[in-house]
Amino acid sequence: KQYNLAVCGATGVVGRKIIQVLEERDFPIENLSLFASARSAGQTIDFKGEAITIQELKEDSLKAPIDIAIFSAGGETSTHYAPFAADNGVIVIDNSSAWRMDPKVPLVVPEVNSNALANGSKIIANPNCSTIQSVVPLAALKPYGIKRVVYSTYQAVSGAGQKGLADLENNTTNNFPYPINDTVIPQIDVFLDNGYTKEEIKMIEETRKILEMPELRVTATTVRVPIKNSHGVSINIELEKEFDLDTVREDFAKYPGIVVVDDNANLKYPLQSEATGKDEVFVGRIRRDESLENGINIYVVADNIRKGAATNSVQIAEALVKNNLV
Ligand code: 11C
Repeated sequence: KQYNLAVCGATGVVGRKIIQVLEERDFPIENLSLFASARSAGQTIDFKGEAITIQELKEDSLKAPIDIAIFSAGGETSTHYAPFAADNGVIVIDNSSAWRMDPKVPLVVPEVNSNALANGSKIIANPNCSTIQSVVPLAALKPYGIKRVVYSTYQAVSGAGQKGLADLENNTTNNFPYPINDTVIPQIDVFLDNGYTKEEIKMIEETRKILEMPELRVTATTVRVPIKNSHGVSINIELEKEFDLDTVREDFAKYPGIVVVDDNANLKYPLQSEATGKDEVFVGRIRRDESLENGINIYVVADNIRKGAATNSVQIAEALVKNNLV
């Protein structure tokens, strides 16, 4: 069977990557419709050798025969347009943060919780990029009981879209509050009253929801670093049970979507420069936290535009097909 897909926000960094990933993974598409704001309407984007004309997204754009609409056009567009699509029976896979914490909306990383898709919700949320790459190795550790998690991130400028990339390239401050070229910036997104940034709170809340551990003790510090692409996350984890380090390394290696890169003797560990362009989550620097009884430290890298956004949302569409939910 073939499906009719729409991509809303087709001209953005993530939107363009979604179109590329749909082609690469040969998703069974009968027809692909591309939507964006009025500003981009009329431009074309190539898909499988065909130039597809971008249309302006309107309230009645998303309806039969479209089966699935993947949104990556920001929270306001998703908040406004996703309900129209859902009312018309179109399944929305949304990359923004607008719907993620709605209890009725599944928040899905397919390797971890594709079971959450079964509730029949027409709106499905794709998590934040730094959350996605972090919960995959945490899910591999769930059998040991996760007591507490400490995240520290090293996030690329492409997470902030074209404006973030332009600031790095041109030494400007249109997106970031300081020139990013010669420093790291310990602020991603806006500050909240409790002193955390919104990015940090996203990581905390989304981790609890995806792992179905609403009481999990988790904290985060998120930092922007002057590289174009791929995020790094250092994760400190306190486990309930004792563990053997070699067994844990095997657990990671066996888990779907994880590649272990952990060979100190040969200076092999996950690198952002090597993760870019790949769809897996790379896990390395696997070692005990000797300050805790059952503590472990890992360092996790993934392409934030692929696994952190485009690939994960296409994988959600693939999971819908596989489970006969579309
Ligand atoms: C960043 N993580 O790197 C952000 C971008 O909620 O989908 C993704 C924001 C989101 O700036």
